[in-house]
Amino acid sequence: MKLEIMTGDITRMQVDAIVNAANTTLLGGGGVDGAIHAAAGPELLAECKTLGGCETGQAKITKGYRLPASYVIHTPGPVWRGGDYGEARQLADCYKNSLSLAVSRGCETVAFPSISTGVYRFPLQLASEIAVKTILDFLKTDKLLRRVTIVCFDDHTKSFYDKALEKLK
Ligand code: AR6
Repeated sequence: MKLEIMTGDITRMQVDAIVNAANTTLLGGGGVDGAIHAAAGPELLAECKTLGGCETGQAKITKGYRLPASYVIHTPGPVWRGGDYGEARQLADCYKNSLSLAVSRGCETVAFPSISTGVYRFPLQLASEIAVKTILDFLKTDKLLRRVTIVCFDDHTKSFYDKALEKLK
């Protein structure tokens, strides 16, 4: 099984790329975005300022600077607005586009946070099922990735991803 779910701090992950649950400005924020910028150092924000933002569901890549990870892939997740505004498809796009970008840069190990389930209030059960299904589908045809890790910040969040994996594997 190449997909692994754990509890932890994504800024500590020794992987080729970590994914940032960003916003469309790519200029930093709170939550996991704030933690990644704090750990990477000011050079990360300087590079992000050159990128011209990013649309919801798309992804852009920078170096990892002071992080153990070589790269950061920034993807703005959807804000949950009740489910009738394409949120599910946009969240799937975040995972798919981040993995495509990682592979295009030769990454073999990638770590994701639980995109959109914090400040953006996407329901955890639906978000975890979309994340796990999209990653498993990608892994079915990909040959480069050795490991994809979903790094949950707390055990409550992890329990939803564990259940989704049990259901979908
Ligand atoms: N490692 C792993 N997960 C973390 C960490 C960490 N160090 N810190 C927080 N989380 P959120 P969103 C978890 O709100 O909902 C920002 O301001 C957190 O517990 O960070 O996509 C951006 O700039 C939660 O489970 O992201 C955007 O404006 C998950 O990461 C907005 O928040 C996502 O919560 C994006 O909101």
